[in-house]
Amino acid sequence: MFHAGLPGRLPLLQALLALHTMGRTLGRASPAGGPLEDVVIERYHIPRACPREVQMGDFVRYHYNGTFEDGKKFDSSYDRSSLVAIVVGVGRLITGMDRGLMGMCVNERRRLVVPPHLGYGSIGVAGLIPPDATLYFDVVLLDVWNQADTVQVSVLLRPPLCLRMVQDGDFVRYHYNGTLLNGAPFDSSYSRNQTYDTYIGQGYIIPGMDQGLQGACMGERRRITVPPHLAYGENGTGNKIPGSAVLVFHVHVIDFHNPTDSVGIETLSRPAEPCNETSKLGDFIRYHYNCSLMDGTRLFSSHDYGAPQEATLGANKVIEGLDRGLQGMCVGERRRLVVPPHLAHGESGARGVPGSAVLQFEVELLSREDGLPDGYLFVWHEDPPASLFEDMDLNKDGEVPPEEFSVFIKTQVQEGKGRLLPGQDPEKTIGDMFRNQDRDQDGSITAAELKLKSEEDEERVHEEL
Ligand SMILES: [Ca+2]
Ligand SMILES: [Ca+2]
Repeated sequence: MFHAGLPGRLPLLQALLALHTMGRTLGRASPAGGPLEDVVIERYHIPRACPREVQMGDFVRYHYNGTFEDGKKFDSSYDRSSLVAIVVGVGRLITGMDRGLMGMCVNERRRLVVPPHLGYGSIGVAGLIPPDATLYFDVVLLDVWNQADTVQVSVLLRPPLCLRMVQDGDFVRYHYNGTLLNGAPFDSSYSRNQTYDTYIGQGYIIPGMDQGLQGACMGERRRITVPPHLAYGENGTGNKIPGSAVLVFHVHVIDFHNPTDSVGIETLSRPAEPCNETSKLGDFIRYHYNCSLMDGTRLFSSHDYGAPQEATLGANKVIEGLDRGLQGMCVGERRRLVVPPHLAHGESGARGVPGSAVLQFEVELLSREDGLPDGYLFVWHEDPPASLFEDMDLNKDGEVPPEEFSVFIKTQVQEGKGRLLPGQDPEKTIGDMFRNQDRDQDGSITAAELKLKSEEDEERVHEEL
């Protein structure tokens, strides 16, 4: 707590303390036309917004100029470049000032005329204030709070969709502008061009912010007003936050997450026709997506490439959040996915993605087909023909060159007897299949060379056994 008698800090206040009692004992009544009976208050600037007025017992910070009737200055907080910080209305100031500050708003400016009996009385202050002096003060109030004050939160903008709210243990990324109660800025995350990132409720930030961020939604804008006992206390910090200062934070919560968070899924639209089969692990799918940060900053889009994205679900080709969020979809369905960083690009981020960023995707499933078992290029829907080599060897010369092989496989696909690995050029797949079968690499397959992959696998298992 601030002490008015701090040596050298506020010399006049020291005197005020010593003398205020004396002031009280002086007569108050004054005949008409005599000295002023009470303080005269002229509120010459009243701010439009005044959420709070000074009350007895409040802690205030203010600047003032003190002059005599002839305009001669006897004291000024500006000259000391240290404003007054003190509890008001409890006799620590001259009575005239205690009364003159009552009801004042932050940023309000007042002129006070203090009669001698509410100032320094008939004795004055040696060398500073003559006896029976009427004092004129010009005061601007900068701050007001009370030990009983708590964190004040005003929600300025709450987004329509709020999957969940900030709670203890969350890692929150937010932007803020910090000002003192009179509007003087002390810090801004915007000036550093990056969010402030921290865990909530763990004591990493001032208690007032730990409290003030609770319950916020992603995208929410809040004003959080923090009294000094929940901020930087009577000492303040740095050269921008004075001691005993109330802090006002205008906060924009960009995103937050918790290691236990999964993918948030919201269905935006479904096709009118119900679908029998939905996307599942192993499926080969085509989809469109738009990806952005939670504040709407656009990152990536499949539309940038002029073609839908293709992926086999569960094949580790896309971030885990997409692998999960794209499952269970009907073709034609659109979803909004909210993906926490541990299912996206993690703490270190990626190109264009800040570390620990939550991502949102709008996805639309365009097609799905069953994938093939791992390692397979082609599968038969039913049992393969018994006379497989003979069927392939179209001209019956005992050899199957690439041309015959290609025609045969394409015919099987056309007739619905089997299918190729999805998501790859069929010519490439058939070429790969041919090279697998042409074991001596002489450019044609013989009956001895041809073997079904299932038989191969079986043989391998037997060998291993
Ligand atoms: Ca042949
Ligand atoms: Ca061969």
